[in-house]
Amino acid sequence: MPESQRLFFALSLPARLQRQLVSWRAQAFEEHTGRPVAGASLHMTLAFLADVSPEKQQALMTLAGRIRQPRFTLRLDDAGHWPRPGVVWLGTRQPPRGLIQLADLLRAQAARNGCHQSNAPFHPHITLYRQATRPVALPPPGFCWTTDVQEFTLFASEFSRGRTRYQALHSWPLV
Ligand code: 2AM
Repeated sequence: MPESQRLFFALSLPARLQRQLVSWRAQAFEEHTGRPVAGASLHMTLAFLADVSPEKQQALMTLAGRIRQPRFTLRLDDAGHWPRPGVVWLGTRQPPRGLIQLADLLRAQAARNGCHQSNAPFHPHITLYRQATRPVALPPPGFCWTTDVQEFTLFASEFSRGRTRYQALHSWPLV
């Protein structure tokens, strides 16, 4: 019988931007800030679904395929540290309306299909470091990366041999 998978909807980043962020991160943050997330794994989660059965996955994919939302430009110009989960993140000072609408829609569809959604407000971010539990020196404001977002993706999170890997299962275009 096929098994449940740990799933989430997210924005992937172009490979070039992933590489740029990895090299910026190395000079913008101190060594030992935390465990850096691999460049190919950098992403912005829109809706976290947790463990999803194959039937529910199919239903959520059908709904995702009906979404007609506009493309938008994302400006990555903010950074922060959440000490409790040990996350250092890159985010945006002004989330574009298209980003919020897309995340709201995916989160609402997930909730209606029994995927518990946190009550905490959506804080769009790209996790740069994990296990960052000690105080972190953040880079001064002034940095800004931009990317044109043209699609969103369903990812599976797989844990094996001590590592988490994200596998892109399917992407849908924004219009
Ligand atoms: P994080 O980077 O802030 O930890 C895969 O684990 C993705 O889903 C990550 O982007 C992670 O966010 C997010 N995620 C994991 N657990 C979550 C939860 N309970 N609520 C919201 N997002 C979660």
